[in-house]
Amino acid sequence: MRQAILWRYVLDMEAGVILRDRHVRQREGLLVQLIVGEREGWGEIAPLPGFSLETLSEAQQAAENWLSHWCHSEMQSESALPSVAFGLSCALMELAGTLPVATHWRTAALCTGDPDALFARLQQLPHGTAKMKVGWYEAVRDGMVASLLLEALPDLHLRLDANRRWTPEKARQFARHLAPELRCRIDFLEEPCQRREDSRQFAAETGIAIAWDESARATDFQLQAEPGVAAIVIKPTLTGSISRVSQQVAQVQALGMKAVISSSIESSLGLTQLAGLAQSLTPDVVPGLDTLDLLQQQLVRRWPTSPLPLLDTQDLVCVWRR
Ligand code: OSB
Ligand code: MG
Repeated sequence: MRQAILWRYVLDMEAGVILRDRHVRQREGLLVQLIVGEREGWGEIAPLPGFSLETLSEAQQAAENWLSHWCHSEMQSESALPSVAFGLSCALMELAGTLPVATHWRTAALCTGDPDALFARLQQLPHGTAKMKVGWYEAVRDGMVASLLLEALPDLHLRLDANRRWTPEKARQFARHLAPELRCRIDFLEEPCQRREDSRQFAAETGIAIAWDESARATDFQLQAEPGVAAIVIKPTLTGSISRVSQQVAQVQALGMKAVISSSIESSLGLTQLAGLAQSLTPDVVPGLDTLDLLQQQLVRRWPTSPLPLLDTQDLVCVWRR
């Protein structure tokens, strides 16, 4: 007999987390639990407000609908909602014992632009890749902070993410404060400008490699090898099922670019699954999964190196069960 349960969670965010110019105080989502005899499979369905096109209630409805068919062993296609397709595919693969399980917990350390707090942390990095958001302060300051870090820590590699906050002029100001010999240790800068053409121009002018994140999910985006574009960021919650994610990763790799599996601020349950996926699909690329500390609790499964308290199913609301 097939059983399915949907759990609803609400986790507190750390103070001051801003997404798409909005303060976010809580992260809400669903966990799906599939049970067949002694076997279980879990997945997380958590549309990210401001990024996902579907709302949580649309996702819940689609998940309930999909799961009622699944309980009756009816054939059906993947949900059209990316967060739903992703969470269900994780649960199904876990149930089948085919979801890759992580054995290491490497991730690009996510840094805020506070240089003092940063140094101590970056000096401890075993693999030396950190990610820093830029575009929140003056572009000149961003350039100076990045320079300072790269000069002080000769093994450090940086990923930067401007989330399209720079005008072409701001992007140039940033580059002006970054010595040319340091630029090769910026592995890539995600989405410098609002317009893709300006971002390409920035890469061509400065020699700083860029990456597509938001752009790669736009309907008019064509995946192709481009000069100056080093990587494509793939966020499975915003992309869809694991098979769709695997396909995209393979396409990106075939074009000679890095595919970077990255977080959409899932709970520890989703993040540990993403770590396994990344280890299996992109073994040579450090994934962007360092978002657990934006939340105040872990959920059901621990990220092994995290001291955050753990919520279990008794802390959750069961919203649907068959
Ligand atoms: O802009 O890449 C982003 C998380 C949620 C929404 C958007 C973004 C992110 C991250 C994830 O930055 C962390 C990472 O990519 O390293
Ligand atoms: Mg990004």
